[in-house]
Amino acid sequence: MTMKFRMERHPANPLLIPDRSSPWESVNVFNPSVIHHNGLFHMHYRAEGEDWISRIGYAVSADGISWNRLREPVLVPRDELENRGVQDPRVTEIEGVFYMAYTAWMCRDGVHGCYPMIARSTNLVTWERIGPIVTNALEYNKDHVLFPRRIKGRYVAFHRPHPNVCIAQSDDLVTWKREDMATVFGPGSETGWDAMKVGMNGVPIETKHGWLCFYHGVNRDSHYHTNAILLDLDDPTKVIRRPEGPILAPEEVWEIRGDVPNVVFSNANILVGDTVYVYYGGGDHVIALATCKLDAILDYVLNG
Ligand code: BMA
Repeated sequence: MTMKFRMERHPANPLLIPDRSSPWESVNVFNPSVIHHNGLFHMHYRAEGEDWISRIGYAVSADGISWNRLREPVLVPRDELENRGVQDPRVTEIEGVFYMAYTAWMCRDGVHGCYPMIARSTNLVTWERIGPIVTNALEYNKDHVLFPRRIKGRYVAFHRPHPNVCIAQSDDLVTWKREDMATVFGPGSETGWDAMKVGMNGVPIETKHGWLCFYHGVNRDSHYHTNAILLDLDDPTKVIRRPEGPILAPEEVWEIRGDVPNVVFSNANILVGDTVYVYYGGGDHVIALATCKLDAILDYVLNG
């Protein structure tokens, strides 16, 4: 695939692999969220063991490359509404408090559904549920993530009522009204890498040009890729520029094979110094890192 801009993979990839000695993360570790706080990298990641129920694990690192994991998960399914697992964490710090957006999967009488949930923490390890952005599990709304600050006094989140990326707004993170929701962008060209659906990746990065956001797209063969997009700072429903993409495609053997083949799926794009760190799941099986310089990705998003 010809790509106008390429994220650079780290030579130590994959950084995290399943831990055979740990029942809840013995099969797959993937789709990490990472934040950089007080000089440390903090990762929350989706993990599966032999029961195939997703739980959220936590790891910490001084350099973003070598990680120390907690022995026990930090978020596990709580009740019937989460009985099929908790997936795809995306942690945002807002005004000194951490919020985790995660997907809660349930199954009742053979019918599956999911909620875009939010939980809150002050220490990154103990989490208290706040509630979902959308309450109807049969809407399959997911890929939600909170912005790092309020806009015009309100909390803002991306979410994904299939197949489009949308915005929701709230005064208290509990009540999310339909009239405060709006579509931002949808799938790309019929035959392209993002033909079927799109969803947001990690927390948007505020720059003087706009919100620099990373998103994934799924093609007709169910392959997952990543691209970047620039949105208006005051009104993030306005797209400033969406280059064609992608900037990260499944290429390595552990991205092309894995548990689910041909997947690069990221919930983390953090700015540390002048570098953007994109952490992602390869093949729904391992965790990897790709980076780029902020200047270079902004030039691509504006002109590429
Ligand atoms: C999505 C989510 C992700 C997963 C991706 C590819 O629907 O389930 O957690 O990485 O599919 O399988």
